[in-house]
Amino acid sequence: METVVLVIGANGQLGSVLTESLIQKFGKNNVIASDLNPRKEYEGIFEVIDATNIDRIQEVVTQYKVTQIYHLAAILSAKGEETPLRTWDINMQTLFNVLEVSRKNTIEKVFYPSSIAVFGEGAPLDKTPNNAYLDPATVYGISKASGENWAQYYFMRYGLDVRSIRYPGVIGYQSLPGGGTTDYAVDIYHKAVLEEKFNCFLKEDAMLPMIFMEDAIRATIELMDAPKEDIKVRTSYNIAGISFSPAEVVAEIRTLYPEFEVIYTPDFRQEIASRWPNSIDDSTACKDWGWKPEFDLKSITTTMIQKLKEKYRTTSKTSIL
Ligand code: AKB
Repeated sequence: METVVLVIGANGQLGSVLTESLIQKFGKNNVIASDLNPRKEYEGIFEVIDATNIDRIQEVVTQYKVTQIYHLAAILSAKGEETPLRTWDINMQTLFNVLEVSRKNTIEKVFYPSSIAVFGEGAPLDKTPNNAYLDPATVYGISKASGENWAQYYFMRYGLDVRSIRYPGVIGYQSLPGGGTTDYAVDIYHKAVLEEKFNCFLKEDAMLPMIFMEDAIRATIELMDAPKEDIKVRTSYNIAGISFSPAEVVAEIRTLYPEFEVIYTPDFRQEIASRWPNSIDDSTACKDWGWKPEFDLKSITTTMIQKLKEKYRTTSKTSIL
């Protein structure tokens, strides 16, 4: 059977880049990108889907004979705190819809992203293990911790092959994040390249796990390609890239932009960050499906600066930000 992939949340930070990689892998006619709104200048197949509407997901799955679903739509940690009950409803309803459609249509594989936001005060801050206690303090974290367990439930009860990764903060030049606590680590590079002052909403020593987009995408594809019997964790896998604080990324950027100015104005997102791990133990993912990150802070910084410089040379600031 030919693989036909549906990406829900394809306009997001990760979704927009992952869609391109899936097209490279499966071909343009076998990847259906979808989101709440059409994507400008997108040349592949695109369907508008509100994932809270199960009938609409079913319609697209039937129309294209979808065999795999990547469900990336969610309201993230910082944005989610503005409307906690709505965040819960959207994050959970969209997941239930995907799981139900997948089970009823015998979808071959489902990808469900989780996050380091599942961890809270009960987990060790350093090298947080895969099976650490989960007591998340944001509604986004609560929805991801529950979602992981639902993923495992659908696997155990119905044999649905749902696979999941707990992403650290994702850093990429291709797209902008929205509504997360780790977003500063993308914004800071844009400000450096634009030679503008950066106002950081976290404290200078707020150490958080991060990952470069290329590593995050590769991890996703490698997990989805792994033989079914190698996937021993059916909640979600920790993956690590690197860990750094705002002060450390500023120091790295200043090797290229010595005049780069930063002020620190911590807000409610500092509270969220203070309960998340400093670093992640990803040895389970390494052992089960061979995960290994490639990018460190130096290579991330060099690549981000070089790619953003190219982007701002050819595109106007208002169409990027
Ligand atoms: C966020 O900050 O909410 C996300 C995440 C770590 O899941 N980037």
